Amino acid sequence: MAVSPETSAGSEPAQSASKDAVSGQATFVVVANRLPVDLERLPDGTTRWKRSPGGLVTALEPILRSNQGGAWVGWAGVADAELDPIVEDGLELYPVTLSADDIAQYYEGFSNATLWPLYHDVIVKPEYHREWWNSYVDVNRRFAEATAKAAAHGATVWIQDYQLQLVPKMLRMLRPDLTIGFFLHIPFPPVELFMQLPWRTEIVEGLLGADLIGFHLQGGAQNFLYLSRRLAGQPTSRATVGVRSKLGVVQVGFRNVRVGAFPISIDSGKLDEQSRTKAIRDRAKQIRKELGNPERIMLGVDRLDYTKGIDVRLAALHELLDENRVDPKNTVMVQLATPSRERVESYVQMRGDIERKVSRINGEYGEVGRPVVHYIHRPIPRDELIAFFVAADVMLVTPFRDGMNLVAKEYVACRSDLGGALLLSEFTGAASELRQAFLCNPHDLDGVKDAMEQALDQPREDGRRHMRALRRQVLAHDVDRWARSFLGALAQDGVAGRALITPGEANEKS
Ligand code: GDG
Repeated sequence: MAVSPETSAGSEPAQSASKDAVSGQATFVVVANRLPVDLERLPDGTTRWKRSPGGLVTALEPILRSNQGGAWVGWAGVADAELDPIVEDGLELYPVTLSADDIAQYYEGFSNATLWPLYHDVIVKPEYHREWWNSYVDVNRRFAEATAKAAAHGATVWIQDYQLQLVPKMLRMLRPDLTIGFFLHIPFPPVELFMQLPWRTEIVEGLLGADLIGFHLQGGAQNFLYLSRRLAGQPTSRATVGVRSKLGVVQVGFRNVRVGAFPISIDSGKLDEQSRTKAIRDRAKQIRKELGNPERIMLGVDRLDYTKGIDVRLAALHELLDENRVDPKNTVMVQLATPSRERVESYVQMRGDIERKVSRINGEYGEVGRPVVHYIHRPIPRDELIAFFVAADVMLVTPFRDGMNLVAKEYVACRSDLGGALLLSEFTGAASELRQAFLCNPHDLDGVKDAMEQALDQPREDGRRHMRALRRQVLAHDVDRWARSFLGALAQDGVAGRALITPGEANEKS
């Protein structure tokens, strides 16, 4: 039974698509685990669509709209909702149905308890279950089928992220006429780790169905190229393709698959503008006041995820307090932790661990009405987040491993006053661009403590110089440039006429 989306206050109207709009007319299709809107079930049993404008939507929206035949294939965020395609604000949305079992096995299981930890340096032990894998194959097939229905002849399709690594090959088998791009938002692991995966060959072959495979960093691209040669090229393996790889290109039969680094970014111009408004400035001052006008505010903003190293920054602060290197009377830390993957066991355990660490610091060093660590475990509105960035003297970004880390770039974009300091883990993608940050190795607690102390105590003029250099990088390399450079490279792969943007356009900004 199809749920008919209804509109209520606060949500954007969504219309059912006319027959014409959904008969495979889209010339550009984005495929991602989630749609850019979520379906919400209200207590009275009705449903409504709510926009969830993440970075990807912001990046791709102008391109989707300017090409007129834009479509998005993804899951609406609730179980068992059989939804017809809809047109939302001129964009065709093709919902893929996931059952409660699919969510448990494909999403929470294989995506988030197998692939996520494996691709993030096995910080937590990945679990390998055949039934999770079967569900991943099944759901990827459904995404491929939905995309095949949405795409017009010769269309360009851009598949996103680790949940959908089999879709490129499945889609190519269904629709060889399409130009297919794939982008991985998380790190691609070194061969020694990837080889643990019982279905390693299938994943590599799945990705090789694309014309262009993008990673944040050269390191990920190199890891993938090496694996392609090793796995998909072994005559005795389960491989069905012969592969010869050289830097940046894998030959799969008569096809060339290109592999490269396309570091993602943010809408830095917009954020810069928003952060300069009076409303945000006033709110930043008020936040400072609400925190008791401390001399120094440190800030962490993360999904509550074990990759983010929230525990490391708490441990560093605790020891600096123990050693009298930080004074609890004039320094506070704010940790904004968005709830994430709350039904995955490792996340449940980590949350307990972090909350114990927070209360221990506050128990030992806080006063009534004046905790040292302010911890919020719920999502906060975007404007409020920007005001926190403006208020913070030191931004703490300490992941053990992170594909890019957009928070680091967002902080920099918000500091037109050239104030503030960025403590940044070397194990983030962002570290390869933001060299003027206080870089640290999150596995070296003494090193993190030293870098935290230096960031807190940095002389004002040094800080301004560092921030100016960081801002130059972030403002020049925005998310629009990222999307255009990927699509420009993809268009060079495809036959003339399929191109979304010309190579000239792609190079325009570089
Ligand atoms: C994956 C990769 C890669 C966070 N809390 C709130 C909130 N946020 C926003 C941040 C930022 C985004 O969420 C998080 O992006 P990150 O890049 O930091 O991290 P992941 O979610 O792990 O993203 C990562 C990224 O994909 C893109 O390719 O950089 O490496 O892991 O934009 O500001 N936003 C609001 N309230 C919150 O409480 N409004």
